[in-house]
Amino acid sequence: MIRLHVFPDPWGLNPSPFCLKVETYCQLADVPFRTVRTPPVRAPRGKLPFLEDAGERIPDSGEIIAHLKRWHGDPLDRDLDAQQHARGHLIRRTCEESLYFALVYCRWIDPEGWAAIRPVFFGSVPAPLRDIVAWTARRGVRRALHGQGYGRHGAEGVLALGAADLVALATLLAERPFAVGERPSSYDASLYGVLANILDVPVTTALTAEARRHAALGAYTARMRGVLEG
Ligand SMILES: N[C@@H](CCC(=O)N[C@@H](CS)C(=O)NCC(=O)O)C(=O)O
Repeated sequence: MIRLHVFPDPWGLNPSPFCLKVETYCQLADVPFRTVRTPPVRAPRGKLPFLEDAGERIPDSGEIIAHLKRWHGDPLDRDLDAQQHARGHLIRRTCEESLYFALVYCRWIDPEGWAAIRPVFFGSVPAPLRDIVAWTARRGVRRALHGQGYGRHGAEGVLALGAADLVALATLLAERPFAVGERPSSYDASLYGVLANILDVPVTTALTAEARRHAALGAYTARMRGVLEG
């Protein structure tokens, strides 16, 4: 059985868009897997998710999906044409290289988002250590966002960057039910991984209010839930 190493799941939806992406991919592609809770420091590249399959440890959600396609078949994407792959690629990059960082900023740096997410991420840390662990982790995220660049834009600037991504995604999703066509593909795993974390989890952020302006986004995550639960 494939073992997928992910973050703990406080809500029935993994709070990490990349962990939720791979869980979603496996469900859509009918790949049986078992989740394992592992701290990121024990991951091959220090980030989650990573996968263990037949003794091999594979890091990175994109590499995991490439591995699963190679060894377990490609039922979701095998019939897509070049246009669909191009559209999917751009959607994926928007979600993973831009919207994801706006979400991280709204959860970790924005004071209201941090007040809401801190107990979820650090509530189980024993009291004497909780403050220092949370503070150290937040400092790491602040530095990472500064290095990536979005951390230099300020709260309003980041929200504007994320809101622009949401407008673009809503415009595309108004045209067709899933990322690139009439049925889910691997690109929907990326899209759902981040959109569900903005719209369908109990901890909302400034980005949630932006996403709620677009009916097409909520309709999409509901459609995906229908497929995943159906
Ligand atoms: N490119 C990676 C990104 C994974 C990633 O950023 N994971 C985050 C959680 S969403 C993580 O493990 N962060 C922990 C850390 O940086 O210490 C992928 O696609 O899997």
